[in-house]
Amino acid sequence: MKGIILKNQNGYFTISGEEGKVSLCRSRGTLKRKTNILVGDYVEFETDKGSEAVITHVYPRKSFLHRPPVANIDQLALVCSIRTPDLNYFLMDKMVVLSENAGIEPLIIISKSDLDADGAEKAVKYYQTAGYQACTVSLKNYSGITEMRDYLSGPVIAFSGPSGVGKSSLLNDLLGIDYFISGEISRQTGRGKNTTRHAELVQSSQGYYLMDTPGYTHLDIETIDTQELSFLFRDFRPYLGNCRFNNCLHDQEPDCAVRHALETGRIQKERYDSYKRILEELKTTRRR
Ligand SMILES: Nc1nc2c(ncn2[C@@H]2O[C@H](COP(=O)(O)OP(=O)(O)OP(=O)(O)O)[C@@H](O)[C@H]2O)c(=O)[nH]1
Ligand SMILES: [Mg+2]
Ligand SMILES: [Zn+2]
Repeated sequence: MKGIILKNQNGYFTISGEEGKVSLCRSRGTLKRKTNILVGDYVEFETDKGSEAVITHVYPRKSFLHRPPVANIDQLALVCSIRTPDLNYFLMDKMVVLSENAGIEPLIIISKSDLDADGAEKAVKYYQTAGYQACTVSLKNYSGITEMRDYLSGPVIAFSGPSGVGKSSLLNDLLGIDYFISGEISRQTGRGKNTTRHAELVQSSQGYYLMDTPGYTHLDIETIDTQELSFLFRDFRPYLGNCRFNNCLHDQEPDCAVRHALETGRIQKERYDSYKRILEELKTTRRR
């Protein structure tokens, strides 16, 4: 039977199989030694071999995310609140770059729109102009919820973003139960009971597999190649290949098609600034 790994507790895997039926499984000895089975892995398992179900095969991974380690995510819901904490465009641009680098489609969610509706709308325009799916949402006035649900495509969706932006609250709303700990308790203990110390997928009634991730303070961009960075900016892609130098980093080089697009207003200034800032960070890490 085919299934997807929801959870791994010390080598005991929770698998969602056909019709969403959940089984507890061990991995077969030889497989266990050869493969590091991850949450999100699609596997083949047998339930008729003795008392315990066993995993007999792991299917090739479509995608892989480092932190937390999870396979086959179809969509990354990147959540940032417009206020408390204030939206940091640079941080959001960086999260978008990381999802592009992982080959996972991002959905940008600007939360807490009740605190600044105009600011949230402006942020959504910024990302839509750059070619991304984006929406605003507020759990307080319960607005934008249907639109956000329409944007979810899954089946495997991870919610990611800084601490306190409302990820767990949004997930609980989708699940219809308070599964993940949100609010003050989450912040006091540093991590919610059901968040991320162990990566876990939770099945929703809409047929999604949802993952909560902890709010982070540091984003790992070290694996990105400086030459490839511009390709991770979707809005730059139409101009790549048109620069005078084919190893152009779109910085100070003459006859740069990206900078020309910036000067003629086809690339937004803030996006270009984020590009330059990430480029500088990459150069600094390389020098160390
Ligand atoms: N004003 C306002 N507050 C909200 C909204 N959604 C969530 N909050 C509040 O924001 C705080 C943080 O929510 P959480 O869901 O715990 O945030 P989180 O992103 O999971 O945070 P971490 O688990 O620390 O990463 C809580 O006090 C929520 O009540 C909203 O739409 N508007
Ligand atoms: Mg949380
Ligand atoms: Zn260039």
